[in-house]
Amino acid sequence: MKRYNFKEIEKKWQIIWGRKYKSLWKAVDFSKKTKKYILDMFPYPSGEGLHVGHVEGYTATDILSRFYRMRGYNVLHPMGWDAFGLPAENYAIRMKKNPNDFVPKNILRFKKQMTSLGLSYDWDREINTTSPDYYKWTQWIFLKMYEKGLVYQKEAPINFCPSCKTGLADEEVINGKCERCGSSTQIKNLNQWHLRITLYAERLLKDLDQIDWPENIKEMQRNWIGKSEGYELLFPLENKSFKIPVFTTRLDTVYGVTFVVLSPSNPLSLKIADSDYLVNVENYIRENIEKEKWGIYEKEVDGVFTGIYVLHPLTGKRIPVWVSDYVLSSYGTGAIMGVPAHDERDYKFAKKFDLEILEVIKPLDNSSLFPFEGEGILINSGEHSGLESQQAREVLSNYLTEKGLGKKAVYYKLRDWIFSRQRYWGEPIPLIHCKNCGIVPLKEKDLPLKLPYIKSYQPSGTGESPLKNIKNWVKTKCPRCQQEAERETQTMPQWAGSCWYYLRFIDNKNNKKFADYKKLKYWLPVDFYVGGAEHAVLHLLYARFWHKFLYDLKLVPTSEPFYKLFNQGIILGPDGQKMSKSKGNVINPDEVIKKYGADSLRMFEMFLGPLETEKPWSDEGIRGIFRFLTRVWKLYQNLKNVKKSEVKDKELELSLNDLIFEVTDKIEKLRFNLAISKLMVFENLLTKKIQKEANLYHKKIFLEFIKLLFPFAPHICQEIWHGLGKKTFLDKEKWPVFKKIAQKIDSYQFVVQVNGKKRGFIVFNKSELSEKEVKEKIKETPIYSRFLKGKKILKIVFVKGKLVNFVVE
Ligand code: ANZ
Ligand code: ZN
Repeated sequence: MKRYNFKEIEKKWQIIWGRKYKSLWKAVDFSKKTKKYILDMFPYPSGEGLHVGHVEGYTATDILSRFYRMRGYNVLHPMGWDAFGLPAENYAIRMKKNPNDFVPKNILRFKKQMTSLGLSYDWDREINTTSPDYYKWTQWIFLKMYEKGLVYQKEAPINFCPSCKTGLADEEVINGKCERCGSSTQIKNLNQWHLRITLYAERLLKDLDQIDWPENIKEMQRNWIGKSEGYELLFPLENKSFKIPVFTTRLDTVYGVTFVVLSPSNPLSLKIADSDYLVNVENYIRENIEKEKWGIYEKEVDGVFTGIYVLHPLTGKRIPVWVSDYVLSSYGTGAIMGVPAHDERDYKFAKKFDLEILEVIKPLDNSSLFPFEGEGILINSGEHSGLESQQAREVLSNYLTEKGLGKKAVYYKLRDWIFSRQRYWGEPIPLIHCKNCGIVPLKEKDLPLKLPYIKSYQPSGTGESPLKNIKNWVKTKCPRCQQEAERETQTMPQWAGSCWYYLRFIDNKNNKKFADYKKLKYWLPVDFYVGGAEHAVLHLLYARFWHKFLYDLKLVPTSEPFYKLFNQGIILGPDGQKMSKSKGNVINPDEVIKKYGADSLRMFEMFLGPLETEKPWSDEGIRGIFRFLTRVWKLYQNLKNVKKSEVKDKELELSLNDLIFEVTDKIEKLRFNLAISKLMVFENLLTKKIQKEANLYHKKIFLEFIKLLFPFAPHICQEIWHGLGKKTFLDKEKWPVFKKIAQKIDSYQFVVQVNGKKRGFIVFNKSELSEKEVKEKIKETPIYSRFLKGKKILKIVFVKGKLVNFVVE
């Protein structure tokens, strides 16, 4: 008997597929078949190669792709490289190399690894975000945004390391220290390009309801966008005509206001401060303005008094105005009304500076929490006392608006996207600074604006891009006035290329447009998008934003890019910890393939647990899968030379029919682990059946089983298919069809349950059974060994002709 030589088998089919992929896995534009666009999050081709997390997602989409091809769909399943980015930049600087030289090598390695996993990509559609004929269109879309007023320049802070003399990305700053050298980092303000994603905030929020995404990801996007509906209330300055606007979501607490606080970078702080207090205020602002960063509030409260009072809009009471960094400049109006009895931060502030605390909301239950932040009944609120919070907000809002003291307001937490980086390894921003004309965009015909090639480069030393040092690239002519001018030297962030790559797969060779509209119309939206949940807010929000922009220009036909999103869970190390080099628990897929083969690795990762959950690697688990495939191989060896003519077996026929139903259903739902369990149970049954004697009927059934196993373990299945005399490629075979079998009078299929859970079934030629018969019969099935052996059967419940339920302890 020939042993399961996975090395030889996998190699052999990978070579054949490599030659045939054009006919097997080609996505055909405008085919009459129904399309399915099945997309992976394309990888950053790091120097480390593929990791087991990539394998997980890529196997899942490969199963879907092979499955849908067999079901007769026209499948688009492409792959490419998201190759700009920080790690390559840093490696390049360290090694004095140019990423243009080493990134292609990484890509080749990735591609080789993907081939060794048997992934069925349409390689004719490969893209690379760092190739000029790709980033030409990234730049083109950017220019369209510029044209439509979505791009603007504004000072924004960057992290700067004074000893490395380089700007740092947020992820390179650990607890305020430079990741490379440990020095404390500084914040520098630079003029940076911004994209007005905030213009799309409402649509980005609302359209989440149209798409089939995991609820937790939608929720993360909702929180990130952070829509807040409240009221903008005006506090008039004492003795002046000027008013301070504050934003509140709790207008019902307005009678409890005992102070007003401005953020340090709110220009009003300096403008209104009393001259006796001005020096204090200035000092405080100088100390804090640098520290202020969006969303982070950790240290103890502090602040300064401005010496100024405002008047309460309802009671006319004098209220002191303070400045404190717990109020963010970038949210709302950059000013708040302090209600210390009902807001934790306001409470701390009042305690520290000994400000009045006035209770105005009474809890409905007798909660004794203080400050009480919930809703309740208004007290100490003049004519509005007695109202309930929600109703009070409505009443007060109308009342104050009528008096001209404020208006309803909506604010979003979402900020405009800082779209420039001080890096070499990114898409050059196609804008020119001209002394006469200001900012001038490049002409479309001058795209792509290529990154200049130089052997090696260093940071500029000033926090600006290394491109700044490449004088003959920086120097150019203004497209408008032809005078000498300078190129923008900052580059796009690493998210830029992935904002639209799924569009380029649809038409990757087009040199007239980023993609042909008719083709986009045929293929969009993406039907399945599989990738890691770490992209919940950045990539997945940015891509939706660009897509909506292109939709508004009528350049794409759908308002959303990804119809169905699925997040794979992280695979942890065997110790249950996150894999990391320092912990030494990293599993290298290449080594697993060497030891057990790609089919085992693929199936194992799918069998580990539900796709979306976190799960630890298990060496025992992969050996289990390897043994399963070895048993399948043995079945093949046993059936290869069978001559005995067909003897029908009702039980096998029904089991197979059931298997077809289950595997189809589970693949459609991306429940791959459950599909694999079913395949295992069936293999067990078939092995038992041929123990006495195999016949041609068994072979026929086995071939159907092989089709169902194929998407999971394509190499071994194609080899067996071939070995059993079939000349075709399984990719071109039809997926088995589930039949609704009308039960003949002489056979009854009983569903077998154990403690109420469906575990398989048995077939009898009558509808009423005795306990003894059932107990005997069940011993012949795999259900027994898996679920009943060694257990005490307490009771057997029958439903005539339909069901047997074993109740066990
Ligand atoms: C008075 C008040 C009383 C508030 C109370 C809360 C509770 P969300 O829901 O996150 O939008 N706020 C407004 N602008 C701010 C800023 N720039 N920096 C820090 N805090 C700010 O939160 C809205 C609430 O956050 C507003 O409602 C305001 O405090 C505060 F019992 O106003 B509230
Ligand atoms: Zn000019």
